[in-house]
Amino acid sequence: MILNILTISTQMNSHIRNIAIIAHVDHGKTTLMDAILKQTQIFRENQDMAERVMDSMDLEREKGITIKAKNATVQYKDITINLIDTPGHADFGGEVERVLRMADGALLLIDSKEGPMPQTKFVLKKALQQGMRVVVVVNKIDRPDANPEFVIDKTFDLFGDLNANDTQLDFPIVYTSAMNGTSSLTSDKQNSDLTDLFEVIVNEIPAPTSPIESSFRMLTLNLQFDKYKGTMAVGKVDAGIVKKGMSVVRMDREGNQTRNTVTALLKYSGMNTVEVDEVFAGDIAVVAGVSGIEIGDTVADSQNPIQITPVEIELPTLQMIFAINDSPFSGKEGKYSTSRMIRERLYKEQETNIALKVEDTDSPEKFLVSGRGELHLSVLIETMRREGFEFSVGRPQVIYRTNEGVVEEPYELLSIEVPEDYSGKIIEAINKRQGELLNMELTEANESKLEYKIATQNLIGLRSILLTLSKGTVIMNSLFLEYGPKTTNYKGRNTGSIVSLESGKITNYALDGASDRGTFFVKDGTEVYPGMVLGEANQDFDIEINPIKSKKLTNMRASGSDDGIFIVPPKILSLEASIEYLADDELLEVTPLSLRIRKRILDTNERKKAKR
Ligand SMILES: Nc1nc2c(ncn2[C@@H]2O[C@H](COP(=O)(O)OP(=O)(O)OP(=O)(O)O)[C@@H](O)[C@H]2O)c(=O)[nH]1
Ligand SMILES: [Mg+2]
Repeated sequence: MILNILTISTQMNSHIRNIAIIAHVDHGKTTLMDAILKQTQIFRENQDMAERVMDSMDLEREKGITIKAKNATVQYKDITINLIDTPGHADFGGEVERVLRMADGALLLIDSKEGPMPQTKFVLKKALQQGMRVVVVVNKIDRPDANPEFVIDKTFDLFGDLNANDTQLDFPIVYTSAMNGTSSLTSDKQNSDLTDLFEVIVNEIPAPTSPIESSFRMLTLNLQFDKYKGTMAVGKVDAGIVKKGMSVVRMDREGNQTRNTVTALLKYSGMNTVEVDEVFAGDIAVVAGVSGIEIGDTVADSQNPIQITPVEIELPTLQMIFAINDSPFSGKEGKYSTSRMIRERLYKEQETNIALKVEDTDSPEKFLVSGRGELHLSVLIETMRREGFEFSVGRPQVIYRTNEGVVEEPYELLSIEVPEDYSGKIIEAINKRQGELLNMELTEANESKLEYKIATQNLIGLRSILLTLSKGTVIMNSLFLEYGPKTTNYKGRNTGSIVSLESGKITNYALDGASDRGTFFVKDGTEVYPGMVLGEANQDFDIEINPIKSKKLTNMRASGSDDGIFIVPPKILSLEASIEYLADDELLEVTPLSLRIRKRILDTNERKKAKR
């Protein structure tokens, strides 16, 4: 009898493969998703398909990186392949940790030239810890500088370093060009499509073993929103069968139970969802009707509810204060600016962005937001300003922890790739920030590959410095490594700011007069207020100027125009650069239209008093 049930459950599951596509940033995950969707004809013939179609968020398209993990399902022969595209940037590692629980195997993409990079190690470690079968995909094999032997060598070492078990060490290898939609089992030639990859997936990645005969339960690993159906739980059905109309309970992380009815049930089909009547264990389901559902909650049969342990993910390392905007320009450009609106929005974010933590502070106008890194936080800031929010943020701070009575701070593994000509300058700059050199290599292409251990704190602002020093050629990646002794030698920005003393419109005349004092971030005509930061000073202290003065009219030509003045174009800071620039006594004013750096204390006398 038992045997029979087992046979049924393997049969029900045997046509399913649940796969996460994981890799370092830019190694081609989303492009491979395109190729897979194309070959399985999710798109009608001749229908135009956008590049990196899974990167559907505006910010993903603009930045060219994946921010959120997303599901898609394709059919290959009689096999249903549930795929999860994941982000490769270290700041979004929380997304990968979370969705790996939906997968039974992973495709580990590795760039055919770069080989394994820091985030390759991070995501592989997570996959191996779950005992997953990992297929190695050497992608971008079309690159003229591809070096597959080197890549495979390094990959073996990496599996070894991460204590992969014998089965995992014996990983299958597929060579692909996601861009061309081709694959093969050898590196010397490519077949005309991805059939080799599909065959390896079907044969090497195990079907799910989730028991169908048990009562239904599912861990919520993602949320999907629908105007009519509400917030829906996404997860792999861990046991049993979920049916439309079924009575279920929602169990939150603390085990509190609430009763609900499944009002609609969906599965992925291509990149969309379709309504179904039931979903069996091992398949990915989207469940509507569970009120208040959050990531980490279990949804289970109300007859026999069993809680599933939620995913533990690594803790945030960086935090920032989000506060109301109280500058003289407050409320002029944003739709939502009250502390209640900002608070609500931040707490809502925390429900889906699970590596993010939001806390109230002593002040009702300030909230402490903790994340995985600068990009994790800046993407939230950019998203909020596009939604019409107006607020201010302070300098990012690392999160300390106390370990057996000793205060520790986070360290990162920093990897650098730069043409050799610039490596001297780069090494000098990182030395100044107490980076500890772990490894140094010179490639055949005369590129220096450097690896450092560096305090997260000393990393803030380093990117823009290295980009300047290397004329934009440096490639740098960083990844949380470990907590270690608190550094005493914190090296932040060592320059002061040029601060406005007046309010009004900036004149070229004033900018010209102060041009030898530093670099300006603002241009002629910009509205300013006292205490607003106009640029970076040359010296290591703040200087104050009157930026609105114009030429006296006593001149013979009696002209108020700025004839003959040559103004160096201002250095307009991006959001990330603005955040990196901030000193402790400065804030960034964020509105849908503007980014303004300002002194916390706007009044010059008050500021001087506070300094004493
Ligand atoms: N030459 C070549 N370029 C590729 C290939 N696959 C992807 N690329 C390029 O690599 C870049 C990054 O590709 P994505 O698919 O966005 O990489 P990703 O791994 O999804 O990146 P993240 O999601 O941000 O981690 C794009 O410019 C692609 O066109 C390939 O097979 N060959
Ligand atoms: Mg991507």
